[in-house]
Amino acid sequence: MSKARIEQAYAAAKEQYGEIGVDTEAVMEKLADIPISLHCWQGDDVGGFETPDAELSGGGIQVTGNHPGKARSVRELQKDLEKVFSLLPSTHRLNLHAVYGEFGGKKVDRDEVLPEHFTGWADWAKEHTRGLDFNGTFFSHPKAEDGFTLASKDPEIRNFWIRHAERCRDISEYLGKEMNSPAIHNVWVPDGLKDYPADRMGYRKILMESLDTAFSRDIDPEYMKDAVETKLFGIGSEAFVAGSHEFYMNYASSRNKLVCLDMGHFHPTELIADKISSTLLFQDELLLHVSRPMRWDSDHIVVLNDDIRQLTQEIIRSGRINDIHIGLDFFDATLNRIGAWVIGARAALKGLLLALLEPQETLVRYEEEQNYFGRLALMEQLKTMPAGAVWDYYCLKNNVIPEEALISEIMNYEKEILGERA
Ligand code: RNT
Ligand code: ZN
Repeated sequence: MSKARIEQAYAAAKEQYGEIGVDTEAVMEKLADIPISLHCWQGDDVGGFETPDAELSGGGIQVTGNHPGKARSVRELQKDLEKVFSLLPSTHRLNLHAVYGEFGGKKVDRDEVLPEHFTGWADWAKEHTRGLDFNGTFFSHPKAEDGFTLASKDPEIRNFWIRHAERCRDISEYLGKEMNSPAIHNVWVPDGLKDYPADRMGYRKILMESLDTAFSRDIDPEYMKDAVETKLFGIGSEAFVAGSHEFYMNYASSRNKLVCLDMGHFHPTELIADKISSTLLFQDELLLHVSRPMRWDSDHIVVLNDDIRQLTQEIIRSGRINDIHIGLDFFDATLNRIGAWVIGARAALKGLLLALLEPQETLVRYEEEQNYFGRLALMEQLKTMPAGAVWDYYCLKNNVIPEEALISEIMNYEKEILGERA
């Protein structure tokens, strides 16, 4: 599609949205202000770079597929991320995991990771992102093999993971300082049991105490903020997960931490969209893991489906966009990994755009007047309005290619760059 056609379509769309009271120019400005935290782990199947052939294991999370061309080094991953960022309008953040440090070929155990292993990332990120976020890696490690880390009854095991969490907070503080933007430090532990537990209380008490110890050093929230990620069940932890939703909701509100809501961590029909208002009435901030569960926490690539639409609507309608940290969390190795990243991130942005294009005041007014027909009719009308024309124009304005050019762009990258990695 030519530039002129995109501009023409946009001019018509702008008028049409104007008629229902939506200012598309203001919408695009707001959208440009919303950063998405891109997860580094889509680029290499959650492997990381601790050893040359590091692979995901344990924790009940799984990557399927062996599409060629996965990043084998930090530099390759950065190159892929540069490509991804070049295909996303506006500037975004990057979300790192502890196993993605630059360890210089040395064996650095999880309780020995240091800011110095991430100086290269910080230097790189200053040029390509508006901030860095961080995660401890409490899986793919011999000390996580029996299914417990911070909630382990073995003091040696849990102290090892407490030290890991402490190191991760140091690194997050460093990254926040370097980037001049607080790093969100997220803790997700897989701890749980396959079959009926006999001591729920015991494990949860240990988890609470381990977290308290790990978080005991006060760190300036200008540099970093802790988040804790809830989960209902995982593979191998079907009967019991120590860090359940209620556990972390209460933990977060009593310790002034952020809670992290992952779309795949609830009952299959339970939407986190509904949890945003309930959480933010009682807490200052919130972290989201935007994912696409299919029948279970399968971490499919995010697409613009109803779940994403409801989520982004609630993000915008809550009026608390500045308090909501949006992170992506999916991994699929059955197709081009750069393509996967781009599709998922652009779907999240398109969802936000659609939500911003709603005439919220009118919808609320209909609702207050109990004109539920009017509310429903307007919601239906919105579905066929020319949001695509606004999206294309927004991409154009940001010097990013439109949807239709994505396939050939990604295929070229596959041929020229990923082909070399065979
Ligand atoms: C696992 C959690 C967690 C991980 C990442 C890799 O169920 O969702 O966020 O996906 O840390
Ligand atoms: Zn997650």
